[in-house]
Amino acid sequence: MNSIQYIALALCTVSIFGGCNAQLSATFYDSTCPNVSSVARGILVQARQTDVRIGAKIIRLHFHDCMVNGCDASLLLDDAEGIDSEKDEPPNTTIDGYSVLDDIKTAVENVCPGVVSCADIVALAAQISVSLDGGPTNPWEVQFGRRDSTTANSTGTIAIPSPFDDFATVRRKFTDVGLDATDMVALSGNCI
Ligand SMILES: *[C@@H]1O[C@H](CO)[C@@H](O)[C@H](O)[C@H]1NC(C)=O
Ligand SMILES: *[C@@H]1O[C@H](CO)[C@@H](O)[C@H](O)[C@H]1NC(C)=O
Ligand SMILES: CC(=O)N[C@H]1CO[C@H](CO)[C@@H](O)[C@@H]1O
Repeated sequence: MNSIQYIALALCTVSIFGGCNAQLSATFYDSTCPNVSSVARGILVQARQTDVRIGAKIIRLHFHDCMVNGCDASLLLDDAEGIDSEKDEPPNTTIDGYSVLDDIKTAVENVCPGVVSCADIVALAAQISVSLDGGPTNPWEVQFGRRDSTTANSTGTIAIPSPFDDFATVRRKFTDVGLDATDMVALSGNCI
């Protein structure tokens, strides 16, 4: 990834994060993976039969990924050479839903190998989860074309709101990423 892409990635968050759409597009996979949404939806519907909370878990995972260097799937990276995983940090030790995302990725790879990024899968799964949990059928249009991060930022998890933060701090952490009070209430109800 070159530095321009990296900067674009850091600036571009998903639609719930106010969204920069310089390079992202709702039609990004229309010709290369037209069935990505239906494949992801099928896996989530199935997962929900054994875990009714899976939607909330995925929305929270997406939120915690996006708060640190943008929605780049960095939260999915395990500890490795040069990678200090975000997963082990306090706000993230209670994150769940990784295996369902793995299942979606596998199913998507089966229909269009090497096309859809993990970051886009997380963003899509969060949007579908809102609808499966009783929200609007198409709560927002997912913008696609995110590139996956090759590094994690474990100390950056300090940007995630904590239940121990005072109100002003929580408010600032949301405004830092372009989210307003309504976003804060919606995401806090589901996510913190
Ligand atoms: C996409 O879905 C349509 C309708 O469900 C199906 O006919 C088609 O074969 C699928 N395409 C791929 C590439 O899986
Ligand atoms: C890590 O995340 C923090 C908090 O969001 C940010 O200030 C910092 O610039 C990030 N570090 C890198 C190397 O991206
Ligand atoms: C919200 C929260 O618990 N943040 C913690 C995330 O991890 C960093 C690094 O370990 C801590 O400094 C934060 O307090």
